[in-house]
Amino acid sequence: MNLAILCHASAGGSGVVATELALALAGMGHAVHIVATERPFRLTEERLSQMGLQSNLFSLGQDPAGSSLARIVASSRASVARWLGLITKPVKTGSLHFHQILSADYPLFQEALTPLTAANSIAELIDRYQLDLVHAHYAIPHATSAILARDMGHPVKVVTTLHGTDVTLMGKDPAFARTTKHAVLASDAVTAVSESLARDTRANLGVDREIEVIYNWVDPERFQPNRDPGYRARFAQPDEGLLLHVSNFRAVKRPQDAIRVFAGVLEKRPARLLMIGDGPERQSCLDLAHELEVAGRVQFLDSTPQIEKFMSVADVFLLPSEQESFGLVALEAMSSGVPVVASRTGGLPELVVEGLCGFLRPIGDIAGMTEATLEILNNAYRRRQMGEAARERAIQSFRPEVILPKYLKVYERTLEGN
Ligand code: GMT
Repeated sequence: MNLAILCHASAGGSGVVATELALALAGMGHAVHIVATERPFRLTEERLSQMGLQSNLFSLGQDPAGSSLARIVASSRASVARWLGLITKPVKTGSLHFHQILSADYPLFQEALTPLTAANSIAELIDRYQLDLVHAHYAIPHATSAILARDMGHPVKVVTTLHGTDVTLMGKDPAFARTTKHAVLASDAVTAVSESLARDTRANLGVDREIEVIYNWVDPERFQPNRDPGYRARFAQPDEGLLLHVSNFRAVKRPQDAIRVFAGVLEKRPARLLMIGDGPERQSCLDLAHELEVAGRVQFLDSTPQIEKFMSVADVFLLPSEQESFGLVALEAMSSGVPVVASRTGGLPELVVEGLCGFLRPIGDIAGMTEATLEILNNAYRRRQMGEAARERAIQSFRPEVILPKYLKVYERTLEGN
C-alpha cells in the first residue's frame, strides 16, 4: 500500500497512535507518508532505530521534487524483521516519509488557513505517489482536509480515526458540530478508540453509520517494568511511594486533582509526585502545590518522548480526567507494571479492570482516589500483584499483534469498497 497518515504533531495520544502505526506499516513493507505541521513528537531518531528504520534526512527546503507545500524531511528504509509475524504475503522493503504542511502567509489573511494547505499538500502527495489511502487522525481538521483532497477528483479512500475530544469536546461545539458531522459521514471508513467514543459520536453528532472500535496499543518490549532500579532513586527514597501523572495539562485532564490526591496521600505516608507534560493548566498546578504546601515533594518535568523511563519506576499512575476516550498513557503505565488510579469516565472502564489492575473512582472524587492510592502504596504484595495483572492485560489485549491487524482489515475492506 501507498498511504498517507495525517496527524497532530504535538504531544498527545492521537499523534502517538498515528506515529506508531506509520512505523509499523513501514516495517511491514508499505510506503507510508506522515503529514503534519511539524515532525510528530514521538517520531524521534531513537524510535526510528528501535523499529529497525534507518532515517535518511533531508533538510527543509531540499525536497528533490520541488513541491511548493509539502516537503520531504525524512525518508527511511524499513527492516521488516520486527513485524514479520503480522505479514502474510511476501513484502518488499517499506519506506517512511515525513512531509511538513506549511501555512499560507499572505498579508491579506490573519489566519494560517492550515486545513486548506493540508488539503492541497495531500492532493499533491496523492498525485506524486499514487496514494491508495489517506488515514486522518482526528475528525477536524484532518478528516475534513483529507476529504477535500479526495473530492478534488483524486481517486483515494479516506479512513478517519476519532480519538476523543474531536467529538466529545471540540467536535460537538456549535462552532464545529456540522463540520465534524460531515467529516464523519463523508469518510470512507471511521474507527473510534473505544466503544464509549463510538457511542458518544453517534449521540453527540446524531450520526448513524458504521464505526469500528480499534483500541490503542502498546509495545510491551518498550514499556517494561523497572529495568533500571537505580533510576528510581533519582525521584524517591525506597520508603517513599512514587506517584506519576503524565498529560498535556488541559483542563479536561483535571491535573489539579492529581496534586490534591497526592496531598491526601502525604497526610498518611511519605511519597513523591512526578507531574510530566506541558499545557495550559501547568501553572495552576504549580500554584496549587504551593498552596497545599506539598510543592517540595512534587517535581514538574517537561513532556518527553522517552516517557517509558519514568513509567517504569512509578508505583501508581494517576489519571483523574474529566473525559478520556481511551487513556493511552494509562495503558503505557499498565504495560510498565504500574497500577492505575483513574476516573470512571469514557473508555477507561474498557481498559482498567476495577480492582484487578487499578481503581476507578467518580470524576473529582479526591477522597476515593486518595484511599485507592493508599491501598496500593501501603501493601507491597497488592501493588506487585496489581502491577503484574496490569501488565498481563496490556500484553494480552493491547499488544501490537492484537490491534494492528484490525487497522489492516479496515484498510483492506475500504480499498475493496466494502
Ligand atoms: O488526551 C489528550 O489530551 C490527547 C489526546 C490526543 O488527541 O492526542 O488523546 C486522545 O487520544 C488518545 C489516543 O487515541 C486517547 O488515548 C486519549 O484518551 C484521548 N484523550 C481524551 O479523550 C481526552
